[in-house]
Amino acid sequence: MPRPALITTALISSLLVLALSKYQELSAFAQDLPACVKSDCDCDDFSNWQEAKKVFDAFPDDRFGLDGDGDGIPCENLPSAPEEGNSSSSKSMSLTPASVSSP
Ligand SMILES: [Ca+2]
Repeated sequence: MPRPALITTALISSLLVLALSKYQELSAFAQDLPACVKSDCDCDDFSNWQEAKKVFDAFPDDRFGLDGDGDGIPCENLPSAPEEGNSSSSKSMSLTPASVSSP
C-alpha cells in the first residue's frame, strides 16, 4: 500500500504537467496576438481589421464579442474590413417573414 506522501507527490507532479501545458498554450497565443487577449479585447483595441480577424479566428467561441451581429465578420467598422459581398445581401433578401413559421 503506497504511503500518502507518495500519492501527494504523484498528484502534484501531474498537476504541474497540466499547468505547464496550459501555460505553453497561452504563451503560444500571446506571441502572435495583441496583448488584449489576456484580458478583454474590444474592436477599439485593434489598429486594423486583420488584427481583429486574427483574434476572432483564435477564439472561435468569440469570447470577446467581436462579432456582435453574428455574421462571421468581426469589427466591420475597422479599416480594411471586407465589404459586405453579394452573397450576404442575397442572403438577407431570401429571409422573408413568410419563411419564419410561428406556432
Ligand atoms: Ca459582424
